[in-house]
Amino acid sequence: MVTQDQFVGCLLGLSLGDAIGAPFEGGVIERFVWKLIGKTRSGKMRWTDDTQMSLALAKSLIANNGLDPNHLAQQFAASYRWSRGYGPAAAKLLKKIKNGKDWQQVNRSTYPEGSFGNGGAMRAPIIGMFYHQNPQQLLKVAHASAHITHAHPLGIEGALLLASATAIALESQGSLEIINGAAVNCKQKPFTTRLKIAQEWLQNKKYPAADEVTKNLGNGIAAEASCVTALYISLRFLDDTFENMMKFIIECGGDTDTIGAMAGAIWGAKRGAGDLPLQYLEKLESVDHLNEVALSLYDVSQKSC
Ligand code: AR6
Ligand code: MG
Repeated sequence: MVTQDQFVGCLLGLSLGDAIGAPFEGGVIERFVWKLIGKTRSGKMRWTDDTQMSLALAKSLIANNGLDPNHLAQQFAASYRWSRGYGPAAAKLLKKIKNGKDWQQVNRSTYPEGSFGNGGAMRAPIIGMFYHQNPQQLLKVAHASAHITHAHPLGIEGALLLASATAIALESQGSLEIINGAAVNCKQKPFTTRLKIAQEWLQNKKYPAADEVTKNLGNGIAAEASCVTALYISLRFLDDTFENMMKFIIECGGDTDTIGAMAGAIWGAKRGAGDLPLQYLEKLESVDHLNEVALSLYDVSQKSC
């Protein structure tokens, strides 16, 4: 039986991983900017676009008892804030929608095949929660939700992987069941090759160092270079602490906030909010609001799926 605590754990885990990873993302300039804007007025850790878009998605699913792509595109655009650190193509696209363009006209305007960034995957745990009882609908909606901003097949595949991994984690499965079950939905070579490596590490209880994980699985902003990494790390640390998982993610470097968000969501879905570190939750921006949204998502999902 999936619990409210797991839904709250998934959304808070996503947000906490995002906020803890954010100061370590990017180069010197990005880190300097985050030093200036990474705290709220009351000194809390701010989250980034990962949480902002996940909240927009959760609220849109709640309002419509499921996915309404036009409503969701409007929610993404209305909640866009430059200070959340969006990817460049995503920012451009959302500003166009805000200025009245239809999302279907602009989701391939920067890249003809669409974006292959990890922005569609970073919010997919929300779909995994909402549709955890309906795997077919889960895949359909994960695809459609990613398509609005990340139409590239690799961007979409990342969303399928993260949504299905979250749903299986909610069912309290072990790490091998989670990765094997989620891998079934991946067909593209950049994903299947990395998944095979991660499956072999988990199966044979190998614990490669951070640089080896980065070298083999990636740590970049492309979906193919971060989704398997996040899934693997969340499963490796499933019986360990959230803090140790985040330390390892920061050691791996690269897109630390989004890898933190995706890994945090899966870890939180399996372990529940009760296992998240209180000393960090106390420092996180708008915890009460995240809590409320996760509980509404649970209620609506129970009724409509
Ligand atoms: N061809 C070439 N480059 C591409 C393509 C493509 N088809 N697609 C993406 N890129 P974007 P995101 C490159 O902007 O995925 C934030 O910090 C290109 O350099 O869609 O929403 C988030 O938190 C493009 O700008 O962003 C994530 O951590 C970049 O990939 C991260 O950024 C990102 O794609 C990505 O967010
Ligand atoms: Mg981010």
